[in-house]
Amino acid sequence: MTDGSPSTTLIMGVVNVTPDSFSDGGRWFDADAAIQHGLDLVAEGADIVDVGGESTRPGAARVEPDEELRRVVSVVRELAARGIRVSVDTMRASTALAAVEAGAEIINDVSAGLADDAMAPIVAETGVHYVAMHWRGHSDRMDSLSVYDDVAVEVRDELATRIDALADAGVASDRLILDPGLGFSKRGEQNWELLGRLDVLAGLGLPILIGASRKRFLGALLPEGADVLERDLPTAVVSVLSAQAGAWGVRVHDVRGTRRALDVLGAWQSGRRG
Ligand code: PMM
Repeated sequence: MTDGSPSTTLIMGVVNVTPDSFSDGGRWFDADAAIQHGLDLVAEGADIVDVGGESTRPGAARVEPDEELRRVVSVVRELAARGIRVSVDTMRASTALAAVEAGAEIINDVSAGLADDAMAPIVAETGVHYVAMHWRGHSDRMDSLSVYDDVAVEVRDELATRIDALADAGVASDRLILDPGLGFSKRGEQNWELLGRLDVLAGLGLPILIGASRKRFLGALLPEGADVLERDLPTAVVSVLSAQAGAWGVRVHDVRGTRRALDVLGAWQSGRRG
């Protein structure tokens, strides 16, 4: 972790090709709308576009494999064909493989391989980058799994176990990016503790991705009944603070605001050096 040079933190813009995501449910469900949204995010400053076909909002039911595939592959193919760096947000090895074959360069797996035993071999075989997020269980029960003595240490240790399992399957450590999994089996204050103690996770020596965008723990800071879009400003602040703490990337819906916020940090940091 460093705060000594201008921000180089990458922006991963979210394209949820789902009817039911909590943050942008249904808006980009149609493939053409999703592709256009991905292009717009790049124009606004996204470095990576993250395409997902399964909602992970608390309580969500799983989507069938064929349906997930149908939702993501054409969007990935079209964006990758235009030279865009695409990640696929999936817990399924079959979807991940099809997306990589369609041009995805990163597999973003919110379960770090726990949801599908076939994932680690696919990551090893394809050699793409892999986001391993901290996860304890599927959306229908994840809220009941938010029990920790020391959340920062336990998230680090559970991710370290996943890194070992991935290494056993042949995944090179220079392919890995870690994510503390904000909101996934984490209660409000546990998310803040993870953010405030990012150095604990950074101790594993791998790049870190932060996905705070529009999540409930940010909504809790706003007046009751505030629209979900009002979470974009707190999200941008978290992105700046994460970048300052050395995050490799931030996964956000509001790319435009995030880009501007990170530009301020970059200017601030370059001013300090000069
Ligand atoms: N959060 C969501 C989905 N995918 N991937 C990573 N790596 N990290 C996250 O925090 C994360 C994720 C849930 O948010 P969404 O439904 O708004 O996409």
